[in-house]
Amino acid sequence: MSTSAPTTPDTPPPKTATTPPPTSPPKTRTCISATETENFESGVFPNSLWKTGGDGAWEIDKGDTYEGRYSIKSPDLTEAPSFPAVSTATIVTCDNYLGGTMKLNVKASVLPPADVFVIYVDGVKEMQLIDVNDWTSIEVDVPEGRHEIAFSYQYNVFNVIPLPPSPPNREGVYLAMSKCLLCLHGFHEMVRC
Ligand SMILES: [Ca+2]
Repeated sequence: MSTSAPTTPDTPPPKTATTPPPTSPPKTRTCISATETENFESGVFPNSLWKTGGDGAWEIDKGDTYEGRYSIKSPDLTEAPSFPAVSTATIVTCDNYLGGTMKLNVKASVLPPADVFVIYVDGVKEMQLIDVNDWTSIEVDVPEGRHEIAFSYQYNVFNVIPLPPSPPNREGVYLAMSKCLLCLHGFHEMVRC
């Protein structure tokens, strides 16, 4: 007695090869995660990671760098059409950022009433620096998730006309990141700076 012909199993669909494209496009960073760094050594500013604007734009600078060849520098706002005049450079952390400390180096050669340098996190003032005429390391705590860190150069904040003469050595603000921009607090993902 013959049994019924065995049913042929469904043939699995042919595997479609998922070969990646030969060259992946360059990664455009629009936010920064904990393991990434920014030392401005591309010589291009702003890049995709940064925005700058207001009454003037921060620019790449190779005159006075904390390390390497480049830092960024606040603009000269003395000729701004109205005061106070503000120029801001901003960077955002990525959604999956776990929280940590932003480490950076600044030289805030500013002096009220002419100018001040203020750092905001999500619009809340975190730090104000004045009369810091040598490179100085600072740390800014950044909470978990997506946050905007704004570096704000503010000129004639009290709209004093005319402004008293500034000391001749006033240079504005230079900003340079450490090798490690954002260092996590967590044990497992600690990034060495
Ligand atoms: Ca640099």
